[in-house]
Amino acid sequence: MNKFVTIGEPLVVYASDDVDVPLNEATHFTRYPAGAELNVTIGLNQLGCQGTYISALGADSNGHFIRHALAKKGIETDHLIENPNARTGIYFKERVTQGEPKIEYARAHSAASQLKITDIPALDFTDVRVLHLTGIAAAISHEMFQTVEQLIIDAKKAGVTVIFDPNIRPALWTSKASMVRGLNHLAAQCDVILPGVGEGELLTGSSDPEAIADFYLNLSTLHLVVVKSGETGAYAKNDRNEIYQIAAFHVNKVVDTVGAGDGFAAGFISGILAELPLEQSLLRANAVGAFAVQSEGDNSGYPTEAELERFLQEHVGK
Ligand code: KDG
Repeated sequence: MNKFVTIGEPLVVYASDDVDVPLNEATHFTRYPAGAELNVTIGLNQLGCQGTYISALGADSNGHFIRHALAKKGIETDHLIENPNARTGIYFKERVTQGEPKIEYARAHSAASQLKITDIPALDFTDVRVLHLTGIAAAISHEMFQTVEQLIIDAKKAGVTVIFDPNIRPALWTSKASMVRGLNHLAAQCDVILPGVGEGELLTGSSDPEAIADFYLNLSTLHLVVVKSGETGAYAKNDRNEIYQIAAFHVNKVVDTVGAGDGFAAGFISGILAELPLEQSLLRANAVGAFAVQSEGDNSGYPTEAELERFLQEHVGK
């Protein structure tokens, strides 16, 4: 009873090697595996957690690149189907020394966006403790929105904890209103939500972590809201009105913030799978987020379990 399941779109990111050069002028790129839920899967795998990643790849070189990257890490690919009639999604990422990098997607009609619940090999929730979902998977197509919703229903029936990271990507929705409606509709069916403070503001209208938490705790089944505030850390409130405020770890040099939220989710879920107290799961989440921002690939900075233990020992003595 310690596995996780997730579903999403694997992407290949072409990260610019040219620092502070706009994408239309950049000429050198490094290729990495990416995609929010894939990042979480890789993060959890490095922390020794087993799970199932559900998705589809095209029968193209980018698809083979992703499959090979996962196989090299020993990640199970039984639920990663190949669609010979579609391509694997990709995106290009700027390299910046300040702020958020600009990104450009080429993912419309990708193999993952065409995935339907009936394409997915049978799932057994018996040993599963966590289903991790993000708003990106739900945004890429109507079929995927429905698949995400069906998985929530199946997981809840099996007593699995459902964690939802809204991972707002306005470019993938037809309008802001449909995005807010769709994400809050899904969030209301989950157990735990992990919004960033800016995402919380877009989804609830308030930038106050407690008001964001109260908005979601008043929506049907949610038990726990964790609001990520980047440099200031994480605020959590549960349905017993217990509040946790965990400061972020100091980072000397931020290289790239993309993938930090997924690192946070991986650290947090690893704590849930190990049945650690909430405070320790939040510390792990913040710590993996701190590792993540110090490297360029979306998931290449995530720590191993030994590195995470050493980091926590050095910084908090636990
Ligand atoms: O959360 C990090 C992701 O944004 C990145 O890996 C790419 O999945 C991605 C997306 O849809 O932007």
